[in-house]
Amino acid sequence: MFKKILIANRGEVALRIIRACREMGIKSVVVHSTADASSMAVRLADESVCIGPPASSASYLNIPSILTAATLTGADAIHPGYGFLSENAQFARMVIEHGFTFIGPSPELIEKMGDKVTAKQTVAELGLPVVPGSKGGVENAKSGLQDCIDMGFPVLIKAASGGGGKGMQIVRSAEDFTEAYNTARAEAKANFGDDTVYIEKFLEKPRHIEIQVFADSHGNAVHLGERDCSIQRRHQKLIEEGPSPILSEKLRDEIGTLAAETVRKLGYLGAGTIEFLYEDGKFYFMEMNTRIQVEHPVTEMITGIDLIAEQIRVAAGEPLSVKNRNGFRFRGHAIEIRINAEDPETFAPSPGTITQFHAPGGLGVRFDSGVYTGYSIPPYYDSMIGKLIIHGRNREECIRRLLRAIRETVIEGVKTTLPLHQWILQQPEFLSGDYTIHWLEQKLAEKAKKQG
Ligand code: MV4
Repeated sequence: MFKKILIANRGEVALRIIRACREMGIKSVVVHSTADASSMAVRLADESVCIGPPASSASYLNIPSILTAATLTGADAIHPGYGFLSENAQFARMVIEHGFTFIGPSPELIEKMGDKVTAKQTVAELGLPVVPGSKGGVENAKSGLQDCIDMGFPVLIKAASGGGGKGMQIVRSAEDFTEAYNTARAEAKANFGDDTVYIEKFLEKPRHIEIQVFADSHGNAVHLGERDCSIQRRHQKLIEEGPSPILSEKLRDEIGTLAAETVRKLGYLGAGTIEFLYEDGKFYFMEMNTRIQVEHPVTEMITGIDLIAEQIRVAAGEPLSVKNRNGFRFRGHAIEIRINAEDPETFAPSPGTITQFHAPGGLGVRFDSGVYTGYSIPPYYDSMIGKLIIHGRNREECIRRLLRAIRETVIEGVKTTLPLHQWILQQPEFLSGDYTIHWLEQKLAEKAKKQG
């Protein structure tokens, strides 16, 4: 087993990894920017190394500095967390070339899944259902239009190097195709340096449901159930829950088994998430994320499995502690809310100093955050300052407990999204569990209109 792990990240996920390391008897090193010198991660890690000024490009994305810190502190392995370098194949390659273990899948698979056209082709061949669409990248406007006519409008044009919704174009009729196609290519080129686009049938009212998968180097692959992430705004998830309120046990088993089989055939290693759109009882592959995700605690709460510890174990060559579906049971319901330092009405970032802080507690309440009274939220990074994750015996108990926990949370000095969460959790559509990925944006637009 590793003796020392370097954490190439910040905030709540750096803390999360430190906690797993300490429980496993592994020393932790965090790297940090000058803006994070007084973070909880720096205080709680066994060692810390300042690697640069505040800008991410000069610190958390600075590969030479991170590798130097790993060398100087004698780390065995590097955990990238989420965001930053977590899905950068070149970084994973350099970590390995410098003699460290990268806690994640192989650089080849990171690369393969980063190219959305290759990813879709690969998983389709391995048996996952995909959205009908163009065969690979579109060659030219003429063949693209023919693809659309074959599959029928509306269609969605997506960037091969994209993800997260950037540079997508909805096209509802043949007349609008060529202009949208040119716009999509120009945006793809500008954003990702690659103008390859592909076309899919546009699903009008899907939900976003993702399957947590895990694989080790001994041929074991499991799925740990799903997370429903349909409550989002502008591709930013706000609430995630498991199990999905609309999925039957039979469907979960079917798609979960397919997902686990897929990663086993891929020769995948570690934690992964296969994202699907779900509409009218059918799943369609969207993307595969090759990192641990923000919302992984939802799965931890309903399975009792420490996903970070499993990542570390399988990266060190050990077998998964749960080799198959007989190794654990799904228990109850979990919901996570992301607490952002943002204006709950305008979503504008609200950095500043937290003047008063109190975390909620009690049965089934987990608060993952690095904030404390007197902590200053730096303006340089994303606005998520913590996550509140609740477990209950069923969805109703979970929602009541979540509302109770929000009421006892104190975060003063900055604006947060807590009031927005309180509002969402009381909407009849949320309570019924019946909504699409567009529900929140539509509901917020209606609310703004009413308030004039
Ligand atoms: C889609 C779709 C409808 N039909 N693909 C958005 C992010 C990117 N990863 C894929 N996305 C979508 N792909 C087809 N064929 C709708 C979306 C989409 C979406 C997906 C998940 C969560 C939120 C979303 C918000 C808008 C659009």
